[in-house]
Amino acid sequence: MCPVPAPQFDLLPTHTMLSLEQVERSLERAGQSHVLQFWPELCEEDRDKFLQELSHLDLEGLKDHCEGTARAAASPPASLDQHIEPVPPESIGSVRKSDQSALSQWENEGLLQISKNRVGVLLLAGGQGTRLGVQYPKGMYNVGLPSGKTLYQIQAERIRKIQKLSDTKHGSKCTVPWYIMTSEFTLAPTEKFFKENNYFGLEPSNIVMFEQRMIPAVTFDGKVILQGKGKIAMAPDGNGGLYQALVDNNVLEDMKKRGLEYLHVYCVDNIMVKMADPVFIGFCVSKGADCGAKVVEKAYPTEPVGVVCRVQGVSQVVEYSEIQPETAELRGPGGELVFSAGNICNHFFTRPFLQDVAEKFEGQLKQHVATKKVPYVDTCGNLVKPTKPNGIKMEKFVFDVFPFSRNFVVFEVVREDEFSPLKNADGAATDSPTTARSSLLAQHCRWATAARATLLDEHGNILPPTASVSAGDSPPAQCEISPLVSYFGEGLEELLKGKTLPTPFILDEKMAKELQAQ
Ligand code: UD2
Repeated sequence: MCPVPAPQFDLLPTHTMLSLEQVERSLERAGQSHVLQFWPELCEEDRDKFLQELSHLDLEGLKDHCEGTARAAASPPASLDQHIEPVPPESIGSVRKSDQSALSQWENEGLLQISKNRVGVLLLAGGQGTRLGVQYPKGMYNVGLPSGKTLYQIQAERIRKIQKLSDTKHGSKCTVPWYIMTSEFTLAPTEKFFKENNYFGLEPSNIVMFEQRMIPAVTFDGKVILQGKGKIAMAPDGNGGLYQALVDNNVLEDMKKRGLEYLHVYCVDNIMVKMADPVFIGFCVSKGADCGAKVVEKAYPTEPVGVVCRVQGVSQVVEYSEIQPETAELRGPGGELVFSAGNICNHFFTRPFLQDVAEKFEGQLKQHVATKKVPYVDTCGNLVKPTKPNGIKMEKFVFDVFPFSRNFVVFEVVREDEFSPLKNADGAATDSPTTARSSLLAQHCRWATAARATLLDEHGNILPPTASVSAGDSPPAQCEISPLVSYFGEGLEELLKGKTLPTPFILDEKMAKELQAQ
């Protein structure tokens, strides 16, 4: 994937309906007549659907889109590597390097803002989850925790808990609205899943789902790919499609109506994500930032995370797919990676900044080329699943707005506490259901141990506190703490101090009440 200036591709309002002749003429002008090659074979219903889909495309912009996309893939721009510099350590806020009083101050500020209904969260959930290989949205994935909770449920419960913590501290009755950006692939199943699960105890009117745009995938010689005889292969326009989607769906107006000033944007797959993290929000607000990014120290040079860095003094992210291996491997005198500020797709934005992006900068966002294996129908009408990349998808990246910020801040958090993404299917060495599950359980063991509980293994043997400290190679004890009981380890001592807990152990609200009564 690499940044290129490519034409913007637009979708038209759904009510525009063209005739077959109009579509034929436009496709011919765009050099894409093959799109209708199977028209004679389609039944009436499929013809209607296809015509509707084609009417919805910006057929006038299609020629530019296809040619621009093929050009962009053929001639990637010069890499940025020669111009990038690390962000100076002194300008990175850090959990590890800050004293307790600074951390508490930021947390208090964050909780105050939340209690005043000024903070919302926005989940980027329009991706297709190809690497994980499931046919449903990633948020519906159950990583095999003792409770069987899915990523969506964990996130919903963290929102409920942070609302409660803010209310308890400030005597408020606050709401943290949850915006969820989906795509054509994920909207319907996500809506259904939330409904079936009674919105995980959240008020449905405070969950706002909306769709990002889709754009046609194109072959290397600039032809639209047909994924069926009457269906174009479309792909979401990348997580940077967020900014257009905010406008398309009046999300900024909704935020304004609710009085929101700050938005915490995050990606779906990090099981440790601290939704509306008060420390991060408080840090950004205290620094007067309009835009901020959470980072962790990169674990190894090829780790698939972007790096936050600077180009001529301006902060930006260079994505893992776009950095040269030699640059990623550069080390400083102490052996540390030079480009070590690993982006974890946790961003802070003020509403005015988002408004500015929507009004002034969206059109300037870079387009990145992603080459993918796109299933297609060949000229004989057979469905082919390619074994090597045959198509190009253009994507925008959510972090490409950082250079437009007037006061951008970086906040480094502790990996073990905040980052364990689910990217790959089990069997992979990293970022799998097993590693995600282990990271969360290890954290909960650490919390229980810090609250002075003694954990027993399944044979009744005492687990030494050190054994539960890190995920390591062997699975940690099955100790799971519901986000409804503790958001980030707080409030556990009064429940667990001096208790001996056989594992598997699930500390949910019911168990918490029982322990409190003891
Ligand atoms: C993302 C970051 C990378 C690093 C890594 C950490 C981007 C572009 N890259 O890489 O720098 O932080 O995460 O885990 O942010 N999504 C949409 N619409 C789309 C495509 C993706 O909503 O069209 C969502 C997707 O559902 C997910 C998030 O964006 O929640 C990240 O997408 P990804 O998993 O493709 O990103 P990845 O792991 O390549």
